[in-house]
Amino acid sequence: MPVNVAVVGATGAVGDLIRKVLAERSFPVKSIKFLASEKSAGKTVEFAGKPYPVESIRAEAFEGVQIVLSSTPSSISKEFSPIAAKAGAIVVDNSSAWRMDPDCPLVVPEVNAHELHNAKKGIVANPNCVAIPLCVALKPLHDLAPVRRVVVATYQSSSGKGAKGLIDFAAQASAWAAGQPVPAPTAHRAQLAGNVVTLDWTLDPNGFTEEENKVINETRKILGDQTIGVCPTCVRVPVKVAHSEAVTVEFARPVSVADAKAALAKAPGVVFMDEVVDGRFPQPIHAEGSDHTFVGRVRQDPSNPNALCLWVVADNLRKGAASNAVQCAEELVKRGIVK
Ligand code: 11C
Repeated sequence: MPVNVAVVGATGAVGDLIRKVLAERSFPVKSIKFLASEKSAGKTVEFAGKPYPVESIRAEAFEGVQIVLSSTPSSISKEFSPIAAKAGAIVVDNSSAWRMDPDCPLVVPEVNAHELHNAKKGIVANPNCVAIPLCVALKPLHDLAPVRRVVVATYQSSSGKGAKGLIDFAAQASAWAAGQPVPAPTAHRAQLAGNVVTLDWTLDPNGFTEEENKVINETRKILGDQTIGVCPTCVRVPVKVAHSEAVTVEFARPVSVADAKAALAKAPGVVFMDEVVDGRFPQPIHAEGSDHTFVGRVRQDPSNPNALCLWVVADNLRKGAASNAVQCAEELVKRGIVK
């Protein structure tokens, strides 16, 4: 069933990709409009080979819209997502505004698409770009034996800070490579070229960063089990696109490496790369531009009979944001949730 779509935040890094992914995946569009802040209103964007004007975000723009794909700062989403929902649309929102709201499902389609039926406020939250691939990789293992605890260290790319992060990183990297003084960071919180940065996010009162607390809370909500222990350390690394994650996962009982590999090899959304069989292992350069989650390096934890170690990589702008949101929209249509 073709539907009336609005893309909100259409000129940002993720909004731009949402437009591209909708066209790539031949999303069933009856009509489409592109909304953004006053600053971008009047610009033109291209969709499926045709130019479209960018309109400013305002209540009347949502009349007749059935699905909104939104990627704006939380404050804008808090104001406009309820307005769009009241006008009859279902909003798939990429900000963190609604993620922990009990009436808003937090959805990774490969993991918990059934939750889409519980969007009581007409808003579906799209999770954080670390939590999404982590849950895609954990779900097939959680189905083998319940996950009890996850320890994860991330290797997050500059693009997590948006277009400004990439400009920052490019300026630093070229100066660093030429042996010249590295310009001071503007978007990132410390020098990224030739460096790694663990405090690239606001520090929360519990000593974890805002990003780490999102990984804790969102992983539990997506997997539907508040008893799972999650201990993350989030780190920014000098990579343009795609976040990597070193994961140690403890189960309620032992899971063999062979069983875990077999489950991952057939898991939806996963590209399993087995360094033992074919010498391949996941890298950000594989994941960039892909909607899949790449998993490899599955090992027995030598210190814990109930635990395995694995390595997970995904494009943070696609599977970690735009593509996951479009997949949620596809499911909303397929399941007849969109009116
Ligand atoms: C980063 N993950 O890499 C962040 C950006 O929860 O949507 C996305 C933050 C979020 O800095």
